[in-house]
Amino acid sequence: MAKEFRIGMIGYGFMGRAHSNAYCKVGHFFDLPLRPVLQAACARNEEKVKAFAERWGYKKVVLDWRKLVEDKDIDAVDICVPNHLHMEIALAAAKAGKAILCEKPLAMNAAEGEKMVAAVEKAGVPNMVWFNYRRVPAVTLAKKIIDEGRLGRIFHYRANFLQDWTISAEVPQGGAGTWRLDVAAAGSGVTGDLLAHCIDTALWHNGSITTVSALTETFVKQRKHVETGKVQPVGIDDACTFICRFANGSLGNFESTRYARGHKALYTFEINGEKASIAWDLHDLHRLKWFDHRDEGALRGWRSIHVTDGGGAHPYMDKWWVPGLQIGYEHSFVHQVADFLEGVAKNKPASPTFRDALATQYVCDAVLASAKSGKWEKVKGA
Ligand code: SOE
Repeated sequence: MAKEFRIGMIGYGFMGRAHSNAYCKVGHFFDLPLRPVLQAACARNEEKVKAFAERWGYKKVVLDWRKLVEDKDIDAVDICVPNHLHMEIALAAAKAGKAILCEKPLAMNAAEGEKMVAAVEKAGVPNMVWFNYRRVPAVTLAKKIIDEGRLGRIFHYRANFLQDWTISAEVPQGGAGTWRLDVAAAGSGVTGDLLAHCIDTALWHNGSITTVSALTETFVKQRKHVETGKVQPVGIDDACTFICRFANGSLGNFESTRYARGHKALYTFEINGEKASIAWDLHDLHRLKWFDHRDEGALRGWRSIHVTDGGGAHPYMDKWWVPGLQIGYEHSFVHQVADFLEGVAKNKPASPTFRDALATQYVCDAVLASAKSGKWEKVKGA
């Protein structure tokens, strides 16, 4: 019988739901040494957190995260609150000896991230950051293909994350759904929120980024703040584009915006190597595009691999349905929990750890610094 692993969830928003769903489902599909138990849900808004706890089956409600972190009936703390709260909670949770699962990005900036890494490493607690897209089977398969050397020398890594939900100047900053537009809560705009996903995947696929040159823009300069009711300057980046060099000699090209009319969550990447290329698109997430120059000339062209064959070599798919039946966005979180629990039981960290996520944070910081200075910037630690 799998041992209980008691979760204390802080936050009840979009990510609170995505993670709770993963804890509920994982044991039904994966054979694991640990079984997540939804022990407590925590937030300040009593009415909302009670409704959340009831819906997902959390055993109890806690209104103060400090109490949750100290609770002896909790094994792991899941941080699903705005970015400015990540560090304080993580430091306290590490001190209390809890395992920590933290929503992305790791922190407001690398200085905070460094403190978080030091705290979890000193305490020796399992830790992971929810960069979930690594666990989309097609993205995991891309990693396997790259590691097998099938692309040959890599020349280009290109990634975009495009949305369009903040074009209207009427969208406020601050508050429950829109804290991502408030620099005091988010730390940055699309760089930390969206490009961080692209960077995490890129570092995993293609190794470290050494130098960056970036451009950011804030198209809507003032927005009403939900908490103060006043129109205030906007401190986040609405759009960010950067080029970079990877340590392996390849060039990177990244773009992210919330002003690409018509695009809701268009996360795409394409990697071009000497022998072959691969491409992926979140809107068609179960497919991996593959072009192999070594194919016979007459038949050479882009293949579209339907990454659903668990009987074949498609990551995670043996846990789900029969070949050809696809899975979706929420399954990436289920896979991440499965890997985390396996790691906790075997004392083997599941990536991305806080330290891995700090590498992403260093790139984000260098990107923002470059946009400010107008110069190429070096990435710390690379
Ligand atoms: C922003 O709209 C957002 O929800 C991000 O915060 C998530 O990390 C991303 O996966 C989807 O878009």
